Order: sequence, then structure tokens, then C-alpha cells
Amino acid sequence: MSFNRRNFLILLGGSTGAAALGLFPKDSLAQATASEQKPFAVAPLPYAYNALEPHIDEETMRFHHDKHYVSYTTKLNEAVNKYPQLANKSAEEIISDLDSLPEDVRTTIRNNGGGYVNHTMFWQIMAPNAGGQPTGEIAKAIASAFGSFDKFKTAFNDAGSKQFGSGWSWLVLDNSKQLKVIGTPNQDSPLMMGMYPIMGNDVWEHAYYLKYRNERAKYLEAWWNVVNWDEVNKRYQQAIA
Ligand code: MN3
Repeated sequence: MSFNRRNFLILLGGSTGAAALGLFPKDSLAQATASEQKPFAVAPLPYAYNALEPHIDEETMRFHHDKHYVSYTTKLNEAVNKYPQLANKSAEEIISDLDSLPEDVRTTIRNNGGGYVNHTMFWQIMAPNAGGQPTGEIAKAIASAFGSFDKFKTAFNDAGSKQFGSGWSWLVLDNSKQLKVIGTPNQDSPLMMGMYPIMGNDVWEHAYYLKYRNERAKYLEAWWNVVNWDEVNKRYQQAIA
């Protein structure tokens, strides 16, 4: 007779007991704790940790999502929970107006709110069996703004490789509704500059070092194989609407 996890839980009388007994792998514990966060929840990965192999390895995805992202979320929530008036806003709204934030949490929210919003997008704009050429409206918009998809790719990779230290490369819709490629340091979001992030690539070492070591350019090139153009297209449609 074999028990699945659910039966096993019922047998033990609930997950708290099972968790306390150390019967789960550490990951599922981290996920369980993370999902209870308020006001901002940790978004689960919409695919398995190993789904982006061979381009992005399983271990990187586990650390990136379960450690780095969870930590941004926790610190953002700690800061926001000090000021109940912030808890009714979306994370995007909060980081779009840093100047209005209480000074004692402004830097914390800039870093961790940026980290939260950037990564919540990042998991969605990647997918297994994705990549290739863009399709739909975003394909036309990229071709008209940059001349061709390849020219856009070069500009986007350049923004990533020229970013000194940690940061992001972005395709944004700027405040005059033009597509543009920019880089930002740390966890700064284009939202902090009045621009809308259509897609972004994380060029922090934590995003690639386990597999690509110091070779950021190789990671930037491989990343195109996991771009979820359906999601990017959706974000573009929302931005121009
Ligand atoms: Mn990251």
C-alpha cells in the first residue's frame, strides 16, 4: 500500500505537524511560508524549476525564485506593513511614486519593491518551449521602432552587457509611448521613471552565475530561447491601451 502526500498529511493531521516533523523537502516549506505573505504574495513559478533547461538551469531557478525573490517580497511586506495606507495600493503603484513614500522606508521599497515587481514580471515573460521570433503586435512594433528584430536584440543585449554590476535590461514604452531599450541599475524599475516595462532581463549574477559563471554575454544570448512572446505581447497591448 502506498500513500501519496495528501493521504500522508491527513494521516498526520495537517501540514503544520508534517512540516514541523521535517517530512517535506525544504523547498515546499519555503513555498508554503511564502504564499502566506501579505499584502504582496509570492507568485509561484508558472512552470517547473527545471522547465527552462538547458538555457536556465534548475538550481539557478530554485535559488532565484525561492531565496532572492522571496527575500524581496518579505522585505517589501515588512516595509509596507509599517504604513497601513500603503497596503491598499498595488506594488506597481507604490514603486511608481517613490517620492511620496515615508523616508524611513523609501530605499527599502525602492530596492525590494523593485525586486518584487521586476521578478513577478520576469517569471511570466519566460516559458519552456518558447523563444524564437516575436509574433503579433509586438513583432510589428519592434520592427518599426528598431528596424528589425535582430537590431532590437543587439540593443537589448548591449544594455545588459554594459550594465556595470547588477541591474536589468529593458524594452519599455516611454512617456511618449515610444518603444525604447534602456538599462537600470540594482532593482530600479522603469516604472520609477514614468516608463512601462514591456519585458526585462535580469543581469544580476544570481540570475546566471551557477551555469554561465562570469560569461554574462552567453547568458544574454541563451535567454532569448525562453522568452514568452505571448506574455510580452499581452504586456505591450496593456501598455498601449
Ligand atoms: Mn534576480
